[in-house]
Amino acid sequence: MAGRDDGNSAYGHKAFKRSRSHFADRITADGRDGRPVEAGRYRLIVSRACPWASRAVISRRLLGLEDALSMGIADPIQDDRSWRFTLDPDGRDPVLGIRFLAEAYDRREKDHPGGVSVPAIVDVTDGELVTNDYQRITLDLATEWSALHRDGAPDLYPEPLRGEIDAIMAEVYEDVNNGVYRAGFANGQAEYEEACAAVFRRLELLASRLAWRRYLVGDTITEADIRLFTTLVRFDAVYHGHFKCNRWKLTENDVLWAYARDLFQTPGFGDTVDFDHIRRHYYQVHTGINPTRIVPLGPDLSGWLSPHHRERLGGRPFGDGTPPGPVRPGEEVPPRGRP
Ligand SMILES: N[C@@H](CCC(=O)N[C@@H](CS)C(=O)NCC(=O)O)C(=O)O
Repeated sequence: MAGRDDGNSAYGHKAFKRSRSHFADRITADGRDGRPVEAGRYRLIVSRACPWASRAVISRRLLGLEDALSMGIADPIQDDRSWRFTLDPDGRDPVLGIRFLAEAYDRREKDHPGGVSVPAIVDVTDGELVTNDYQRITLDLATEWSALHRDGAPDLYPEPLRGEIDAIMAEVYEDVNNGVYRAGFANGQAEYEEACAAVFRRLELLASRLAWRRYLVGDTITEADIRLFTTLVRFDAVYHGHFKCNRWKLTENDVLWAYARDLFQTPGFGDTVDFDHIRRHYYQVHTGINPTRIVPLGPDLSGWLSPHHRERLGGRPFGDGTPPGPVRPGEEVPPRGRP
């Protein structure tokens, strides 16, 4: 099985630059891009290893979209045809019937540029990829899919707070979500140092914001928290070692560690996280920075379930709503991926 030299189409010899998603059709309530929101029509394809895909996995759970939008989980290890359904019986996605996610991309556009990435939403009726626009997918799940949300679903992108949420998410994207990749895939010392310094500068600013408030914006969970969480939960497992973001560990920052644990222990967050997929994907796929493909045994994960005491800061995780129910049978994270 061939490892891939990169997890990202944009990794090359120049400074790391993330490519824009090539397929940006939106699935909307009014169907203005040709494909309207419809229960049962689409399939979300993810890797539990991938932070960008994990945003969508969490949103889908929080919003109760499991029945409306089915989910396929790719093997965390891509081969030279990229994401594959080797975790499924006969190596085929049971709904789409394909072995590689690339088949849905090809059906949409032969010789498409920009690689095959997750998250991806595929139209089950014709097997075509609709969108791989990870920045947009979760915002649309929160706003355009509202007719299909469960009773008690939280408002993850409340209208009056969108300006503040967008501003925070832009900083978190630049310095944290993508900052760790810029550090990890840097091709020179100066480029690495700049990215790594930005990661920790931003994390320290976020820690001072979160010292006195339970969530990033308002007093409930929003899209901004989901996006910070998906990087924090990977921090000690892969970004600290593999991406060399090692000024300190998450567990050494009292505020961010408690914030991350609080979210982890909130239904819809930690129950989607597979540390086994995370560790194996990063250390085995990015052979350019880990040529031996050895996967470290640590870190110890047991602390994720320890009390966080963040309730003292107030806040109402789901606002006027309620937490999601149990994970759908068949979508549970296997024991080896859990703390
Ligand atoms: N679609 C974006 C972001 C999503 C993304 O980077 N996903 C990663 C996994 S974490 C992926 O699928 N990489 C495979 C590739 O781009 O070839 C991109 O192309 O950079």
